[in-house]
Formats: sequence, C-alpha cells, structure tokens
Amino acid sequence: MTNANDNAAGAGTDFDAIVVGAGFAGMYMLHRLRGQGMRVRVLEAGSSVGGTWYWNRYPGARVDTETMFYSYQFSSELEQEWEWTERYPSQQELHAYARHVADRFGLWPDIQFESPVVKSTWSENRQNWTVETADGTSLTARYCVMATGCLSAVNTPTYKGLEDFSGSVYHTARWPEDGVDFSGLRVAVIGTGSSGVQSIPVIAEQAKHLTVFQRTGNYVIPAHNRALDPEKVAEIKANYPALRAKARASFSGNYFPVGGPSAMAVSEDERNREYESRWQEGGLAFMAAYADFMTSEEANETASEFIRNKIRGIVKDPTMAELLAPKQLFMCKRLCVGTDYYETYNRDNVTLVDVSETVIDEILPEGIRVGETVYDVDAIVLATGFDAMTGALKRIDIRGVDNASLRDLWEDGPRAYLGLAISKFPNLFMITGPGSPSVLTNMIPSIEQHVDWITDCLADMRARGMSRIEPEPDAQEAWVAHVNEIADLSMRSTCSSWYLGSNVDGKPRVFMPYIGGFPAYVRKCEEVVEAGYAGFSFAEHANHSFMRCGYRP
Ligand code: N01
Repeated sequence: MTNANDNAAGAGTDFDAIVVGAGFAGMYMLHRLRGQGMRVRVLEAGSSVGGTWYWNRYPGARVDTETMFYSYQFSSELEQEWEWTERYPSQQELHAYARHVADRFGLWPDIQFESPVVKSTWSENRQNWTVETADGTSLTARYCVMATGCLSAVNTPTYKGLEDFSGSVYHTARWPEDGVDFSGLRVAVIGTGSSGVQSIPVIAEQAKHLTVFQRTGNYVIPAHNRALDPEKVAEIKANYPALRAKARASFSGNYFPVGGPSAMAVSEDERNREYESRWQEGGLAFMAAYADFMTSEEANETASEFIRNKIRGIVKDPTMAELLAPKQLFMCKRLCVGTDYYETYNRDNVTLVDVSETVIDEILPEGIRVGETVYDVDAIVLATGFDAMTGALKRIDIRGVDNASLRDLWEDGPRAYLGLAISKFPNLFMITGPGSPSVLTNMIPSIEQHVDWITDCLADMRARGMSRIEPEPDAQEAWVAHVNEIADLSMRSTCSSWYLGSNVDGKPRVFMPYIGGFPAYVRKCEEVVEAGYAGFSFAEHANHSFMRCGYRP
C-alpha cells in the first residue's frame, strides 16, 4: 500500500479542497476534483481506503446489496475490468476493490492516512476553511467536503463496569486488522442488527459458547450468497448502462424486481407465493414485493407474519423462536440479510438472552449481569451500531460564519439544504448528508450523484468567477420541512430505529434521510441547478458581494 503522508505536494499549505474521509465517497470526490485541476488533500482516520469496508472487518462482514450494482459506475473501464466473485462479496473483496480503484486512478498520493479530523473552521476574512487533525496539524482550503459516511461514528453503550471487564471487548466496526481467534472462548455478542446478524453465525462456529444479548428481534432474509455465474456476469457487463439506468430510475436506486402496488389487492395464496419466491431468491428485494408496506399496517403485517412463520419453522425451540420473531413493523428498522442466522440458534453452544425489558445492568470482570443472572464470558462483541448520519459530523467541531457551531445548530436534529450543504457554513459540502436519500438507497449511486453535483457546481462557479456558495436559510428550512413532511407519510418514521436516532441515548428523534425516493430527489437537485442554483447564495472572487440565487445571465 502506498501512503501519501510523506510525499504529497503542498503539505501545510493551501489546497483548493480538503475532503474528509477516503471511503467510496471521498475517493470519487478526489478523482472528480482533481479532474477539474484542483489541488486536493483527503484526510482519512484509518490507514487505508474503503471507509465502511475498511473499518467493518468483523467475522462474516459482507455487503447485502448485489454487488454488480453496489459498485462505481463512473468508469466503464473499471466496471468492465473488475471481476466480482460473489453475489454479496466479503469485506476483504470490497476492500480489495477500493484499493484497486485507488491504484487505477492514482489516488494514493493525495490521501493522508491516520489523520482523524477534529476541527474545521471557516474564516470569513480569508474565505477558507482551516481543517485540523488530531495530531495538531492544520491545513487550509477554499472548499471542504465532508465525505464522512452515514454509518461511521461508532455507538458504544456506556455500561457500568465495561472498562473493568477482564476479557477483551471488540466493536464490530473497529475490528482488529489481524482478526480475532475465539476458539475455546465463551463469547457474548450484544446487538442483533445487520452486524450482529452477520457475525453471530460465524462466531458461533468458532467459539466454545456464544451468548447473544438481543434487545430487539430483527427481520432477517436469507442471503443465498453464491459464486457469480460467469455467463450472468458477462450479460450484466454487456448491458451495464441500461441496467444501471434502470436501477437509478427505481425508488431505492437498486435493481429490484418490483412487485404489486398493494399486498392487500391480491389473495393470501398469491401473496404468500410472492413472499416465498422472494425468500427463496434472498436479499433485500423482499422489500419490493409490494409498495404499501410502509403505508398500510395490514399489508405490513402480512410480510411480518410470513417471516415470523419462517422463523418458527427454522428454530426448533419454540420459546426461542418466539423471542426471535420480531414484534415491530417490517422495514421499520433496516432489513437484515443473513446466512444461517436463525439456524444458528439450533446449535447447542448458542444461548439467546432477552434484554428488551430486563436490560444489561452492568459488566463485571467475569461477565455480563442482566437482573439477577450473571453470564460468564471471556470476550464481548459490541454489535451496537452507529450514531448514524449526524454522528460523524458532530464529532468534528465544525465552525461556520460568526463561529457558529454545527453541534449547537443541530442540537434538535440536522438542518441542511438537500443534504448537501448547510446555511452558515459556506463552501462546505456533505456527501449523502441528512436530508438526502442516502441510507434508504443503494449508497454508491447516491454517492456518485452527490459527488457529480458538487463537482459540476464548483466548475460552474469557477466559470463565472464565483468562489463562495452557501444555502439560503429560507431554502434550507423549506427543504427540512419537506423532508419531515414526507417522512410523516411513512410508518417508518413512527418506530424506533437508527434512522431516527433512537438507538443513541439523548439523540433527538428526527427521521434523518429523505424518504421520497432517489429519482424524485435527483430531479429536485437538477431543478435547483436549472433554476440557477435556486436556494443558494454566491459571492464573487473580487468583492464577495452576495447574489441571491440565480447568478446565471
Ligand atoms: O447496527 P444496528 P449495525 N443494549 O443499529 C442493539 C449497515 N450495515 O451495526 O434495535 C443492548 O442496526 C440494537 O438494539 P435495538 C446497515 O445499514 C450494513 O448492526 O436498538 N442492545 C441493535 O440490535 C445497518 O442497518 C451491512 O433495540 C443494544 C444492535 O445493537 C447499519 O449498518 C452490515 C444496545 C445495533 O444494530 C447498522 O447496523 C452491517 C444496548 N445498550 C451494517 N445498543 C451490510 O451491508 C444497541 N443495541 C450487510
């Protein structure tokens, strides 16, 4: 691996743009901005590229979106030359892909690793950002792009006694690079979201005993992961542009076969045949069986009960099966995709502990206490997720005009225009920020759409001699109101999930992503541009005098 720390040009001096994060968003942003002739520095906390696919190295980690479509589409050469091996590739394969992209597009020299950003400050006098890393280094740039990821700020529960535990504690999203050998150990996994669902079956195979602490049972669709069929791959590659366009035109930016408008418009037999066929096919496409899962409780219950019955059929112990059977609405939390997840609970070395009502009270040196019971363990795996969407941004002390603090301004929830930019924070962009479809879509097309929008915007600005952009407060407020209004139309905004921040103590409950679908959102971004960047203010190089939206002649 090449590390740029020593050889990047211009260290300590001005850049045109600083990009925070070298995940899939930061890498593509770097590529596009360099293509505009900009001098760019990427600051990355980890020691390699890949973001999510660098940090999440837990056992069993793999993507749950079909990877022929969970991949960059900006370069047809890249699309054609890269050979995916599995329907849902492992973290290792995704990380190899990220490294390949960095090699192929020569990204390494402009990325500075092991450089977590702690502060970013706008100077109205100098019209630039000063970005500081944990080691005290500061760099300046006219533009700052936060490519910090939606699910990157780790959520670690504050259990009493955790620091006194005598064994090892791991978080799924900060897994040791050299892996962990659980052979002969009694292991606890806390959390049954996607990370728990993927790691539990793999850890159970290795550990002497596994105790799973479940607060909420989740809906898990089988992955049916398999090696990719070379003929199918060739067919997809031959038709990539059309297939990608079809995916982009779909609500979630995914290439899912779309089912009927309403689960209640068909007979029970027909509905169950549809569910069975999607269960057998596996994966997230189950969500697209009918369009009214999030608007009709009755429709939702049909899918919920189908999956609960699957669990009852798989898990031999009826009490355990009922505990695993989810009680909340289907799709309320992010749907999970797993391999042998429910089957794992038939193993003799696996225990399931319900912590929904009697919670984990404390961690003792020898184990975990729930009520009166102590579970002795040698290692604890926290599969407890993330402070999603806002966490990574709020953990950086971001200061805008008049020293405005992003943390303070977002105390009651995020406020941003299109999820791309924030009023009072000129020349700062977010990739897949709150108020954009982001986590409700296939992330890579959403990332590419934002990166392309930002790049085009900066190119337009340069062509017209503009150097400062900032959303207008009223446009931002109108967008936030719209995001909330359409969230309220969906039952998804009514239940506990990280989409609303309810997994993090003290976090305000606000449905953060835009739920109106990828095509509607893309259209809105295009309309803003067509209307001369409606809702944005610009200033010129010379006098920084403001122009209300519409600087085009
Ligand atoms: O995190 P989560 P994740 N005591 O928040 C529980 C993406 N992802 O890392 O539901 C006890 O979903 C918590 O319980 P509850 C994907 O978008 C993708 O698994 O809040 N339990 C929950 O069970 C995903 O949705 C992939 O009641 C506690 C679990 O911990 C997102 O990342 C793979 C607790 C956390 O689940 C996050 O997934 C992995 C406490 N104090 C992740 N605190 C793929 O592509 C939390 N929990 C496959």
